[in-house]
Amino acid sequence: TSLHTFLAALPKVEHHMHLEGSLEPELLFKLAAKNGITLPVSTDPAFASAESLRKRYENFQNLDDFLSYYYIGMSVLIDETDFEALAYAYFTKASSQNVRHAEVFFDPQAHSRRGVELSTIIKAFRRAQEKAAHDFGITTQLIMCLLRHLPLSEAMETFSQARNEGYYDDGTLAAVGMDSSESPFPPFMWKELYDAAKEFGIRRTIHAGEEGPPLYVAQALELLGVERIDHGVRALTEGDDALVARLASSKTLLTLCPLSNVRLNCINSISSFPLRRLMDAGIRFSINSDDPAYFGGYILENYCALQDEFNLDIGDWETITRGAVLGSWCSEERKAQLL
Ligand code: ES4
Ligand code: ZN
Repeated sequence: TSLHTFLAALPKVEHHMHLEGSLEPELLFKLAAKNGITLPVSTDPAFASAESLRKRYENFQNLDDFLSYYYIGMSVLIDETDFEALAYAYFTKASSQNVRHAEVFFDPQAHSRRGVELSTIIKAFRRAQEKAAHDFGITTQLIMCLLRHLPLSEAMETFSQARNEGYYDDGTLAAVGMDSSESPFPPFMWKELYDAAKEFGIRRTIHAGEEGPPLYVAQALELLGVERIDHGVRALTEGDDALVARLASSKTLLTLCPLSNVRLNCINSISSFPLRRLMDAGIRFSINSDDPAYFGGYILENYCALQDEFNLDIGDWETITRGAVLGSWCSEERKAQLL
């Protein structure tokens, strides 16, 4: 049996998805028309239609090739209603796949550069969160991600702004993370930010070991003191036993994204995803969609792709989903409900 029905019904938690990465081509074109945004169709024919754009998404060369589409795509998000529609569409889809709790990223710097205020984004996401909690019972938390291709000073400014506007104190933001290009921007560059976040007493995560080497994962843990690693897949595919053992003994959650890894050529195919090694090493991890509109599936498609390749049993999935709940940043009461 395929277990797909079991996997669809299984209560799930998601920890690694970028709200801007859930912008489906159809909504992208609709918002571009509404907001009068010109897409670069004259230089890139993929922008001719939602269909051709979706087709182009099947052929990303690497992380930066994807990111160029990701940043153009999100340029259609302008006002509060746009951001609310984006987030509510994701919460609706995730709920339909039985995601009960989601911790989601967004990239405020990618919007403030275009003149969109942090407060606009926050108000929109809060409305979508409240509406989704009411409509579906899903609990959600926001993780502000800072962009590694911009200077440290700008990351510090955005972090200070979020702190000064009270979004951490009032619980709107649950954590800080970093994303965007990886290889040229090793973790050590961001020590001042992570020291400030630790001092302020908030949760910390970072994208590491996606395209970057296992060394970046070790550096993120040891130098930045992060509590979670987003991706970290290369710690398993190329890392040494000491790093693997450290991840297991510290119960660090790896938020893994198998379909993303394949689409961005971080691994050759799902068969290269280090699922057995993760399970044998006793590493705590979750399976996630990353940028579902770009990578060909939401969380359930990621679960099913692993199931089809690795033929797990129900006990394996219970181990995985239990670890995912234990690695969540919701309240202990909510965790108890999710277990
Ligand atoms: C991302 Cl897959 C991935 N990696 C790094 N940064 C990102 N931002 C959105 N998706
Ligand atoms: Zn990501």
